[in-house]
Amino acid sequence: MREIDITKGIVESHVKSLDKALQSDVVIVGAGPSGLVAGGYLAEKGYNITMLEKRLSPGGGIWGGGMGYKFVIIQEEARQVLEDFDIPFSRYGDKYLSVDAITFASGLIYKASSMGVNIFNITVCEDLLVREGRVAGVVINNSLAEINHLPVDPLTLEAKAVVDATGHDHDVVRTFSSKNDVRLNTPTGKPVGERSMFASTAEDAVVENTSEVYPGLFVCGMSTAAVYGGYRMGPIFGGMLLSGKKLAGLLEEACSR
Ligand code: 48F
Repeated sequence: MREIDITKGIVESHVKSLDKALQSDVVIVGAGPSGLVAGGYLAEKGYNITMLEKRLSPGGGIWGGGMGYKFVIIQEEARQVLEDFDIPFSRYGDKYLSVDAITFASGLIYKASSMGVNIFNITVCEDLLVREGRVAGVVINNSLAEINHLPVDPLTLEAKAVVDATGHDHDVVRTFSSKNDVRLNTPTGKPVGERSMFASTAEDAVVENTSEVYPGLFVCGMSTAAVYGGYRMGPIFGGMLLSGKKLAGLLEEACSR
């Protein structure tokens, strides 16, 4: 056994993965539930899907359940997505399913990556690549450079479509809107801002507002609330799963344009 062979194995495998990501069909920023579901469905159909996650662990806001109590609740309407991703659940009353947050997060990550989603952790999307009035890719960096405020220049990936799946932060849309004189497809032309808790309205709006907010730039999951002015909903996750599923359909159409 030689250490240099281990290193070579890691370097060569990583470069192969990165090379595949250079010209993706779709780059999804954020590995929370909505992004993982969208990515999984698309990768399974053969699309080249790259996912960027700035933290060490993908899974986003799933891990903490509700206030650290390790279960989340999912509406019956989203049962099919749980089944498609092989996530075990228990019935809770007539309308809900209860899912162990640890099983849910790890199961979605495992299933999405085994469906073919190329996930890069410790990788932040710090800006977008823009060409002739449309989003054409992402500008990425190692999260450690961002955390430590190091002046490290980024790299770029091209994509037919980019998704802001960054949750409450709506990091991609926020940065894009603040750096460019652009009008988003929202009532104000800018991100509207998230409202307080109102679960039923919030859940419907997340799915409804899953859309293309600017040519080549899509939003799903909780970032739709910040971008379109929706309410928050707390630890009920059906809307996130159904948003991811809807987005997969929209992106299939966008990739074939
Ligand atoms: O927040 P998150 O889980 O996104 P989601 O799919 O789901 C929301 C729910 O978890 C929860 C809810 C509402 O009450 O139901 O909040 O909308 O995951 C977003 C992921 O994006 C990563 C972040 O670390 C998280 O894992 N992220 C954020 N900004 C960036 C990023 C960025 N600029 N680059 C890469 N990753």
